[in-house]
Amino acid sequence: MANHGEWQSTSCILCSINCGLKVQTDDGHIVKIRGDKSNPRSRGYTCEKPAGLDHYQNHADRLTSPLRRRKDGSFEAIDWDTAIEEVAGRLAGIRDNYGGEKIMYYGGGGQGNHLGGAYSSATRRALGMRYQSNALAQEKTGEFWVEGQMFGGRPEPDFEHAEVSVFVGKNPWHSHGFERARVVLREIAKDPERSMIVIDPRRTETADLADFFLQVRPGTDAFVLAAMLAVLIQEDRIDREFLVAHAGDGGALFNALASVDVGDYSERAGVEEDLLREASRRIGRAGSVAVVEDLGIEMAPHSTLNSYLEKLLYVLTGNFGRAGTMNLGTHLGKLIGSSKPNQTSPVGGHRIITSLIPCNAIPDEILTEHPDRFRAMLIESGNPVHSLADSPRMREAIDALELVVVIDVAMTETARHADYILPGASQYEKVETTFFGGGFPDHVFQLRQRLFEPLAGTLPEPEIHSRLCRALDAFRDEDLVELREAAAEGLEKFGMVFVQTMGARPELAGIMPVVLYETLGRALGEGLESAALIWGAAQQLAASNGDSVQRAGFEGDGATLGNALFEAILARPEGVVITSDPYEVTLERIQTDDGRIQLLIPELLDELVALTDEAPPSNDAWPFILAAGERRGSTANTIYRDPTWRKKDREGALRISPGDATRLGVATGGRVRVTTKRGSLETTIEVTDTLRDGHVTLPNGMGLEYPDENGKRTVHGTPPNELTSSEDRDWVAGTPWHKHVRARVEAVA
Ligand SMILES: Nc1nc2c(c(=O)[nH]1)N[C@H]1C(S)=C(S)[C@@H](COP(=O)(O)OP(=O)(O)OC[C@H]3O[C@@H](n4cnc5c(=O)[nH]c(N)nc54)[C@H](O)[C@@H]3O)O[C@H]1N2
Ligand SMILES: Nc1nc2c(c(=O)[nH]1)N[C@H]1C(S)=C(S)[C@@H](COP(=O)(O)OP(=O)(O)OC[C@H]3O[C@@H](n4cnc5c(=O)[nH]c(N)nc54)[C@H](O)[C@@H]3O)O[C@H]1N2
Ligand code: SF4
Ligand SMILES: [Mo]
Repeated sequence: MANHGEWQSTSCILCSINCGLKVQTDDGHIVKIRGDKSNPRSRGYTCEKPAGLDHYQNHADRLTSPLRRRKDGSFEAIDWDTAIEEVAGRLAGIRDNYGGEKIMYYGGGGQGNHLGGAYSSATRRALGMRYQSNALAQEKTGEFWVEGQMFGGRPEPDFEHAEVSVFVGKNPWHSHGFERARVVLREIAKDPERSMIVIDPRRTETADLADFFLQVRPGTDAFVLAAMLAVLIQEDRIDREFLVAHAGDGGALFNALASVDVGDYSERAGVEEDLLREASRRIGRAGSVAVVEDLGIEMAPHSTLNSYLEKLLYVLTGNFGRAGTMNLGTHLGKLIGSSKPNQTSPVGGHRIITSLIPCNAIPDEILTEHPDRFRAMLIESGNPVHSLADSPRMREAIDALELVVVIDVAMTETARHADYILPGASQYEKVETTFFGGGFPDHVFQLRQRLFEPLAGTLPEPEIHSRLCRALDAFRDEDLVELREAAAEGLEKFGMVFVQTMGARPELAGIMPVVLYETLGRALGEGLESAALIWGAAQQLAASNGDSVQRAGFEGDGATLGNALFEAILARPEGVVITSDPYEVTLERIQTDDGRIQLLIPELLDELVALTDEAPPSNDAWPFILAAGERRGSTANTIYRDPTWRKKDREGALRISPGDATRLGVATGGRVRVTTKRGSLETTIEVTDTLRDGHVTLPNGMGLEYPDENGKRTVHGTPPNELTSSEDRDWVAGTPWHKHVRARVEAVA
């Protein structure tokens, strides 16, 4: 750790982009923050939100001691040895009584912390745990499922170079999702040769910059996307040459699209037919197109079908494997395991995608007499009571478990329901990594080093998992002697002994992260222990994508290349390019059975064909569609709990159209009551002409309890999931319809 007054490299942890930051610290506080020009990905860029980062590092609800629930529901502080012994003992008890697969794991990381989840795999293995979930299973699993079948990988958009950029249910001006979003959006907007297409029911900050803004009626994107594809097929604007060379059979899909009535579908979606046709033609004639979808279509009706149609927009037009299009990059370690085909949840038989049980199904897997129901949960870096659909039902489910263990930095809505709370060191008090979307053609990885020592009473999660594994007798020190001696001799020697040991000792291979932590990690030095797993990941990457690593400037091959990569990652905490690729490599990275893009997903094809018979929804009892959880300049999931970080919109107003406000007789600052079939809450409103009549929006991440200066605890703003229901979800992936909650809105006298 550097002295205060010195600029240190770190990163922002508020969204998946993890912009590089330079910060100065003083007396446990982050006092100065600026964008880091030496970060190869963000190149000095930040948005407005990291200015408040000290509100994450220091706040009134940080945990400073392990806590144990008393019979009366209050918590008592206990020491770490007691906590580890009791938590390991109680978890082992559940395993011995019911089987380890009855303990569910939830969470594992947030926007900028991933190592805890990676090390947790050792604890899970030691306990025989099998099932897991996290926030990705309430947004991205439908998309993952489609991408898995079509490409066997996850294509990334290259907006920086795209002639046409398409945003579907995505507002990058506020939510980002790609590097330097506002700079890139402004560049596109001012370049007459380039175009931007936005599909969104709200005229967002991004839509204001668009050339084609398709202001879709909420929840009808499947009609818009099907109609756009139909235009491409019917006017023969698809790239047949590309499809012949790289894609599989598309006959049934082309037939379905050929019969779509574009005029009818446009009308159902509330979009002008001519505009939709022009936008489709713009895609058809462009030299390069990049497309991204996000929550606007993932958390709405036809969620997984929407993801499929969105991908067909670029596939059918051959926008793949070139600059400005969609490309397949490399990965340093796996965030989540890959799916085994046909895996389902133990009680409800819900489809498990990329190892994750759908979040909306979790209560069904607990609130039942079924013998295979979950009996306990280990929750790490996640706040399911607040962030998953149907908070009342989620609370009921958590309370029905025999044991709940929470690992978090803060006293959260979920932690309040735990039997044990283990306090983690903050993301600035331990080594941590970026993991989401490294970038293409250059993949940047950042291992940031800690700015502070762990707050007294807290431990980094990898240390917690190592202690739990030890208490569970998953390893003994004598097992590690040889590896420790090798680690002292350097990476090369360590690598050889490590490979031998893992081959000979399957029980140690099962808890590999903790073995690395206790051996190589200890040799790396205090504060760097958790970096050991990145050595393993670097070795894997060098083995699987050696050419790409060499192109990024690293020398040697095999283990030597992996060691060179790892050393660079350690030496350059501002971030380093770990792989570099030519665009064409994308076409070789298609991982389907025959190496071709699969155009047909039969289950979704049936859903596509059935669209034409879909009855329009009736809205008598619930005249409004509530989008419950909009990204704004004043939201950052629940990473900032202290509401004073917000300069504006402190209570997170409900947005409503001028027409609706007039009908209700309310104005900006007025109060309304929002009622859904699940709940009813009062909130302040903001009247805005960016919304269509009948559509209202609430921000995400609000409604957290936080104490004022006198210790009085209040809930700030509206917790959106008091209003959502877990049964409203996609039939394939179980993703929630948070953007499509039927509601009533009434003025409050
Ligand atoms: N400022 C800020 N940035 C964030 C976050 C944050 O909390 N605050 N959170 C991060 C996280 S975890 C995520 S997943 C991303 C999410 O990023 P986004 O998905 O971009 O964020 P949202 O604002 O939730 O939803 C995107 C858009 O969907 C639109 N929408 C609503 N209903 C529909 C519909 O029926 N059809 C279509 N086409 N669009 C619709 C909304 O009007 C909105 O503009 O943001 C990340 N970035
Ligand atoms: N209605 C509605 N609900 C939504 C959404 C919506 O749009 N509408 N958006 C959804 C989306 S896309 C997402 S991604 C989720 C996000 O929901 P969550 O994943 O539950 O929330 P986060 O705010 O990302 O942070 C999770 C937890 O990590 C803790 N934490 C922070 N740093 C550390 C650390 O270093 N170690 C540990 N152990 N814990 C740490 C925080 O205190 C917090 O409790 O919310 C979802 N919920
Ligand atoms: S774009 Fe995301 S990572 Fe970058 S500064 Fe803003 S919130 Fe932080
Ligand atoms: Mo998210």
